Amino acid sequence: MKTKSGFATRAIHHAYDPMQNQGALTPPLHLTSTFSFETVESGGEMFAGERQGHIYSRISNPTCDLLEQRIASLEGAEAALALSSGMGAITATLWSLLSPGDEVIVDQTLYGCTFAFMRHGLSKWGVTITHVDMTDLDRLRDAISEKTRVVYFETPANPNMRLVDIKAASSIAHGAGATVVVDNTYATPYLTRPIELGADIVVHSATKYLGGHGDVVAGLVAGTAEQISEIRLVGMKDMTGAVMAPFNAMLILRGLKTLALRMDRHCASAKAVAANLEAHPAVRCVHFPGLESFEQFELAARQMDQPGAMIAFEVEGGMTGGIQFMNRLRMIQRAVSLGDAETLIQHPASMTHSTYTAEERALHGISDGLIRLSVGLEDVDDILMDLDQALIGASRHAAE
Ligand code: 4LM
Repeated sequence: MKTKSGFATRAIHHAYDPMQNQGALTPPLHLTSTFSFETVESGGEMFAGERQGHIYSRISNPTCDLLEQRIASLEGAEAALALSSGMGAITATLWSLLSPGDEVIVDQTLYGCTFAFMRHGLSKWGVTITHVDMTDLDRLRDAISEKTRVVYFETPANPNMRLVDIKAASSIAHGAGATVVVDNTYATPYLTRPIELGADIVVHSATKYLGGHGDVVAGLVAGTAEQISEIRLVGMKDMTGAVMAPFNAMLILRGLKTLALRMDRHCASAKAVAANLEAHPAVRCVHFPGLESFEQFELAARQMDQPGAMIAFEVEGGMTGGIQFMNRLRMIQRAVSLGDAETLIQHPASMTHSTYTAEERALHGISDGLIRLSVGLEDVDDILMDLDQALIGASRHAAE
């Protein structure tokens, strides 16, 4: 008999009992910055870590605590931590794990601000950043040494969709004593659970699919109880102060209730959109893990329960053709971010990845003509129609 509830059930019920909360079906929003101590002694014991309880909302808060328990359950982790943004989660985690003289090996392609944090933030404090193309695990094997403290990657990577084999990369990293940190924003725990595959820590921009409605900026980290306690007390409390507001935790809790449902719809529509784009004469190439033409199709099938809903593609005419096409879209919104109900489209080279120089983009596999599409929850026929009319319009313009 199954002992653990399913994913969708845990996303709705885990760690909350209405009967312990005056019957309130929806968990209460604890809008409080501080907490009263029964006695001076009990307060002192909490500060000393000898007694459980909330002290101040820069350390913990009951609404955030419920979200942390839920995400830990969904990621198959011991514990989790809620932070103010995805960047807050990433910086608090890495500041906690690293010291001057350490090395971090990072994948070739990263979200623009994560890349900027590595290049301009961490490296300023004496941490060596080594980029390795982790689609080729021999390169990781060759690069890793006893100085490597952390191996960090996104899978699928933002924006070019390249995957990293989490199981194999974690095994190589652990052989050298390094901690594996995976950004699971694109896949969400509904599609991939990196910790079950051997990774140590998962970070998220909860702004995206976990929130799901484009109304909140938030971040999450999941890992062992010991790691999370360190990130909470060092990276979050003392170094960054990047704490999640309880109201935002409530919005993410609401988003999680429909995560499974939304992801199924996102993924089904994205499959249809990717197939249509691939067959379109005005499209030069499509990068989507669910297409048989995708270089890592086999790895995607092994590692992801579904191929996700992010698509990268290039149209004929390169960057100029891409701009002509994007400006002709009527329903699809030109906007950064992803994972919202609305289908969003953006141009990484001039937007999310403009933190890379042109030379760095070329080196890191982000072409100037690349377009990124986050397939939303509208009727798929409307998404297809809008893409088609814009592609036809752009081709006509090019032919004139
Ligand atoms: C974007 N992304 O791509 P906050 N990790 C990944 C991300 O895509 C992002 C973050 C972390 C985009 C934002 C404008 C893989 C963000 C950072 O934005 O700090 O929650 O997450 O369009």
